[in-house]
Amino acid sequence: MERSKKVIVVMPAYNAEKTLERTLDDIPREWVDEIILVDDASRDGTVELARKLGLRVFVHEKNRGYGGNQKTCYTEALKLGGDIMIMVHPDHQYDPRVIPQLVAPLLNGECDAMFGSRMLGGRPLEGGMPRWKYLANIYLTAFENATFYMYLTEYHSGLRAYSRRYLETVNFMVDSDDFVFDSEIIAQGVIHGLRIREIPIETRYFPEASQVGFWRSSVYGLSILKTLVKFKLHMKGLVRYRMFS
Ligand SMILES: Nc1nc2c(ncn2[C@@H]2O[C@H](COP(=O)(O)OP(=O)(O)OP(=O)(O)O)[C@@H](O)[C@H]2O)c(=O)[nH]1
Ligand SMILES: [Mg+2]
Repeated sequence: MERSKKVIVVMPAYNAEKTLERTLDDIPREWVDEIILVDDASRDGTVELARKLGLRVFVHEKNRGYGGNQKTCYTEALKLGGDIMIMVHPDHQYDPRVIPQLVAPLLNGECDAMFGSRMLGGRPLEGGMPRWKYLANIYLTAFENATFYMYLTEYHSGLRAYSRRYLETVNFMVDSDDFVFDSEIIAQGVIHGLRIREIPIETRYFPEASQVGFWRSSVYGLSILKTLVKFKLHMKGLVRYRMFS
């Protein structure tokens, strides 16, 4: 397909040395103009390897967390003139071979963000998703759908593509530096009437791909619920949050 838009893959990395190369091998390069990696003060050789592999690398001196990492990813990608930004976790959990399907609707201007969903017609347990993560995912998703009056099959995917319009419309810099960033940026998109669509994807679960255990996931779940409460209060005009203004 002839492309006039610049597609940039952004990789929020944290200790990704073991899985980075495998992830890169699966990226369909003809669909991508540039790949940038932001290292969140990894303690392994992620930065050296990424440079050796020819990626454009940005380094956080201190660990800022997953949301903080994405803030740098999108800021730098927008500076580089990206029209479509695809987040690919460098832990080889989400399969980037679906990039063509993810990007096409954005190139055609059919929507403002495209998410890969593990729940859309899938059997995530077969990919190794723990049962408790599966259940937490569907219950939280139900709350999110009920709050946003928008239907997605999941809100917690790590494979996402955003248009420049999306990232310039929402003020993602005021979002959390932690995992709940991924939910806040959706809530902001809902408030601004941005259109999100999904395609089915499969994921793999193995130790390097899944560092978030039960405790951190529970905190994450609670911060999602907190975001939903803030969203409602804001929509009802009871409290004004900078995140949503
Ligand atoms: N844990 C962690 N991850 C970070 C940080 N900065 C960036 N990341 C990225 O966040 C991604 C998500 O964390 P994971 O440990 O993979 O989460 P997960 O257990 O796979 O979550 P599920 O996909 O729901 O199973 C990682 O792949 C990293 O690329 C950080 O400071 N801490
Ligand atoms: Mg992972």
